[in-house]
Amino acid sequence: MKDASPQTIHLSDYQPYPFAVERVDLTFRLAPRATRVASRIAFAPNPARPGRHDLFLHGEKLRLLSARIDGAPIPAEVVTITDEGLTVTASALPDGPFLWEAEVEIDPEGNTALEGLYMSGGIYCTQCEAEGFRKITYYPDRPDVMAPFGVRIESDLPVLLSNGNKAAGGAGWVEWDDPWPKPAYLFALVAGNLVNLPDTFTTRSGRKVELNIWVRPGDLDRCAYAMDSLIRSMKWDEDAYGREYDLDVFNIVAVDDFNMGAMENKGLNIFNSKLVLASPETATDLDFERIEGVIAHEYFHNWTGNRITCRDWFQLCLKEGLTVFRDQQFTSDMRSGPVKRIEDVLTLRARQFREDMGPLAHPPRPDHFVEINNFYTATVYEKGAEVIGMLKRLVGDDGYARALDLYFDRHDGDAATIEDWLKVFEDATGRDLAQFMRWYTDAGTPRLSVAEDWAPGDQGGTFTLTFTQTTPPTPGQDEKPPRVIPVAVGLLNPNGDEVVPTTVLEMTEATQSFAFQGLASRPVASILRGFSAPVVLEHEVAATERAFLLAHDTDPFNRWEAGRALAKDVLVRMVTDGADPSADHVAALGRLLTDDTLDPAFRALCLRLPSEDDLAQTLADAGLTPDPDHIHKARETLARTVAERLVRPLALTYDAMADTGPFSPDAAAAGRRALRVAALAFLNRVDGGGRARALFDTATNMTESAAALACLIEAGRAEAALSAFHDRWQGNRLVIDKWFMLQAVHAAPADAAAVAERLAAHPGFDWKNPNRARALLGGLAANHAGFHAASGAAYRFYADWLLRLDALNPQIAARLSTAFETWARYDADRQALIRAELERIRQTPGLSRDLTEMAGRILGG
Ligand code: B3K
Ligand code: ZN
Repeated sequence: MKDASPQTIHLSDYQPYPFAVERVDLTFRLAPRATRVASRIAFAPNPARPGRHDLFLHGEKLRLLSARIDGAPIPAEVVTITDEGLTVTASALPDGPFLWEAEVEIDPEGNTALEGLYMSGGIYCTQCEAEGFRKITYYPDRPDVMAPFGVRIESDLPVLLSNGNKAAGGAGWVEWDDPWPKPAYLFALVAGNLVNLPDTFTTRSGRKVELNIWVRPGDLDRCAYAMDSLIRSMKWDEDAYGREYDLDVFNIVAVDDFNMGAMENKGLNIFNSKLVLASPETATDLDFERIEGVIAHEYFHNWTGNRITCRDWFQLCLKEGLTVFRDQQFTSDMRSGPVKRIEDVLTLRARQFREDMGPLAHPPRPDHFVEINNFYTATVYEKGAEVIGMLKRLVGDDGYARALDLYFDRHDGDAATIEDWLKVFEDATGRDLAQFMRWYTDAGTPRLSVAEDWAPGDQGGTFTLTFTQTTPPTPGQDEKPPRVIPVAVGLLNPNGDEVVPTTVLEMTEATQSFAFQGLASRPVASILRGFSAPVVLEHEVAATERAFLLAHDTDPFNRWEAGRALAKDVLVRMVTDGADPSADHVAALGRLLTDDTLDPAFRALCLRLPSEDDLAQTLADAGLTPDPDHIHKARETLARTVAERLVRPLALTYDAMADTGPFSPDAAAAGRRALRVAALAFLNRVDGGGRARALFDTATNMTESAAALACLIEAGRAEAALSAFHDRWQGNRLVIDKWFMLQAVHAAPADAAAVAERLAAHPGFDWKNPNRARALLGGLAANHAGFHAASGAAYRFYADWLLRLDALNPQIAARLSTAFETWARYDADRQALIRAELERIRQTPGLSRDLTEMAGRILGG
C-alpha cells in the first residue's frame, strides 16, 4: 500500500544526483522471511551539482539495522526516515568522498508485489526495474547513478547468481563482480535449486562466453529453443549492429512468478518461464516466436539499455523503442519480413492506437507521471519502435547505420536522453530533426487524409496526391502542430504493373500535394506502403480498387492492408446498415486462400477477420456508437458465410497444410500450421466441430491442440475435451494457463462472466501467479462481446478482481485495468456501468498508487 496522495513527477524538474557512486559492494545473507543485506557504497561529490547537499537514499519497506559513514555510526538527529527513503543532513557529511555502510533486513517471502527481492516457487529472484532496488537496500535508485557492483551471496542453496562475472566461491557463498557501471535497476540476484542448459558463444573478437539457461529440475528438456534463439541473437547483433557481448558469462533464469515478460539485468536476464520453456507438445508457434523475440530483445538491451541507459524514466522509450525496433528487425531476418510487419502493425493498432485514442494517451516520451510502472506501455514500446522506423526511412539505411555507430561511440557508458539520440542523427546525416521531435513529445495518432487528382495531358497525365494531417486532442495536449510524416507511395498501372516504384514522400505541412507526371493512364495509388508511419490513413477507395490492390499490389503489406480494409468496409456496413456479406469480398478471399504462390503465413493473415475490438474502434472513430452484440453477430455471420461459400477450398487447404514430417518450429512450418488452423476456424462453423474433435484427438503439437480446443469451445462441444486437456496437462502451469484463457476468450458472450466466475472458483486458479491471473482476466477482457455484455456482470467481476489483486500486486492490477480504457466508445448505459466500477475502485481505501493513477486517468480526472 502506498500513501493516499501520490505525487506527480515532472520531466522539467530533472536535476543530476548530487553524488557520484564510485563502487557498490553488497552482501546478502538469504533467509525467506529475514534476509540481511549489507551495503558499502563509495560516494563522491558530483561536479554536475556543485555545493553542499543532503544525502537522500531511496528505501522502502526496509528494516534498518545499522548505518555508518566513514566507519562512524550516524547520529540519529541528522537522519530522517520516511516511507520513501532516508536523508542525512548535508552538514553531517564529509566534504569529499565518503563511504556509506548499512545493514537492512527484508522479507522476500512476504513480497507479493514481485518487485525487489521476492520468492517464486522456492527460488529467490529480483525485479528492480523501474524502482524495485529501493526495496532491497538504501540507495540512490535512479538510472543516472551508475556504478560497478560487487555482490556476495551467502546461502545453502546450490545455485547463487548475480550480475557480471563470478569472482570467487566456496561452501555456502559465492561472489560476483560486475565491472560495467550500471544503474541499480539492472541489479539482479537469483538463488535456488536450479539446473542449467549450458552452451558457449565465441564473439567475433574471440571472447569465449559461457551461456546458461537456468530452470527448475524437470524443465530442462524445454530450454533448447531459447538457447538457440540466444545464440542467433548474439550473432545477429554482431552482424547487424557490430555489437559484441562484454562479459565472460551470460545467464538466463526462468521463474514462474513474474510481473511481465522478462528483464535485461546485466549478464543475468530473468524471464517469465512462459518466454523460455517450449516443446512442440506444450508451446504454440506463437509461443516459439515470442520466445525467440523476447530472448533477442533482452539480449539486445545489453547495448541499448545497459551500456547506454536512460538519464531518467521519462526517456524510457530511448531504450525500449530502440530495442523493440531491433528485435523486430531480428525477427524479420529470422522469419518473413512482410509477415512480421503485418503482425507488428496488427499489434500496434490493437494496443497502441487504442491507447492513443483514449484517456490514457501519452507521448512516447511522457513529461509527467505518478507511477512509472504505469508507463511501460504500447506507446513507449511499440510506438517508440515505429518512430525509429520512420527515422530510418527518412535518413536512409546508410544514414541510420552511421547514426547508430555514432550513438554507440559517443554515449557508451552514458545515461542518455532523446535529445542525445536525435543529435546523433543530426550530426551523422546533417538533417534538422526539430520537427521530428514532435513524434516524441506529442501524443495522439495523426489522421492522414488523401485526395487524388488526375489531369490527362499531351505529354502524359499528371496524378496528384494531396495529403492533409490532423491529430485529435489528447489529455493535456489540445494543439497538435503538423509533424514530419514519411509516406511511402507506389503507383500501379491498371494492368497491375508498377509504374512508379516505392518512393518516400516527406510531408511536413498540414496540407501538401505531390504530383507524378508523364503517366500514360490514371494509376492506382498504393499509399503508406509498409505502413511507413503510425497514422490512420483516410483514403476513400472503391471496393473494386481495394480488390485490385489485394490482387496486384507489389508491396506485401499494402496487399494485406487492402484485404483488411475491404473486410472492415464490409463489416461496418453489416453492422450499421444490416447489409449482407459481400460476394466479391468472399471471392477475393477464396482467390488468396488457394494462391499457392503466396506464403501460407501471409495467406493466414489475409484470412484473419478484423477483431471485434478493432471494429468497435473503427465505428467510434466514425462518430458511431459501437454495439458489441451487433459487432459480434456481424463478424460471426461473415465468418459463417465465408465458410459456407468456400467450404471446398478451405477443406482442401486444411488437409494440404497438415504436417507431414517431424515438428519444426521454423517460420515455414509455423506458417503452414497457421493457415491450417485459420481454415479450421472457418470450417468449424459448418462442420459442427467434427474436424476440431478429430484434430484434438490426434494433434501432436500445441498449436493444433489449442486451436482445436478453441473451436470445440465455440461449437459448444468442449466438455470432454476440456477435461481431457486438464487431466493431461495439470502438472504444467503454462499449459494450464492456456486452459483458463481459452475458456474465457471463446466463451459465448452471454456466458462469459459466468464462465469466468466458475473458473475463478476452480482450485487451479492460483490468482497470485501473474500468468494465471492474466490468463483468466485478460482472456475475459479479450472476449469483446462477453466483457461488454449489457448486464455489466463482466465489468463487476473484473473490478472485484482488480481490487483483490491490487492489495497483493499493484502492477498487475494496474496493467489489467486498461481493459476499461475504451469505456467512452460505448453507449450511455455501458458507460455508466464502467464508470461506476472505476469510481468504486478509485474510492477503495488503501488503493495502490499504481491503480489510483490508472483509475483516475481512465476516468479522465
Ligand atoms: N525492461 C523490462 C521491463 C520492466 C518493466 C517494469 N515495470 C523488460 C523489457 O522491456 O525488456
Ligand atoms: Zn525492453
